[in-house]
Amino acid sequence: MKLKKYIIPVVLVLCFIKPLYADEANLTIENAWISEAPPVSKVMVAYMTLSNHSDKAIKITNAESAIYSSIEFHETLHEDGMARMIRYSEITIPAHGHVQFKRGGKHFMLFNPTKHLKAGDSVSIKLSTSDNTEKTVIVPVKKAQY
Ligand SMILES: [Cu+2]
Repeated sequence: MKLKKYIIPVVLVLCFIKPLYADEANLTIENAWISEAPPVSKVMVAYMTLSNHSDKAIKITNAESAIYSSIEFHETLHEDGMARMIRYSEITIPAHGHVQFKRGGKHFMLFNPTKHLKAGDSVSIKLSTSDNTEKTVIVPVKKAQY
């Protein structure tokens, strides 16, 4: 049975290609925060910087949290003195690059908070990537900055 000696090398190679917890290091998140909103507000906004330390682009395909009914990826665009928001179905972080979510630009739009969140609270947000890995970030709520 000659086939057998090929199977073991293939399994070993696969282990190296996709090591456990690879994305823990490949994708890092810094400066994450949620802007405090008035109690009546049905939407909130989160900012953070996502960095990709790998040789391949990473796509963020989904964001969710138990606190919000849904989370969307938005960008505020300014045209002719008017601001409008566009929605992305996914966010691509280039190889060895980063994407900054910040005021007046890209942001996470957080819909229908289940409770009033105040500065000092924190929210767990789970991000999913196109290669089916997940990363959970604990995001502090801070006073709005204008
Ligand atoms: Cu938005």
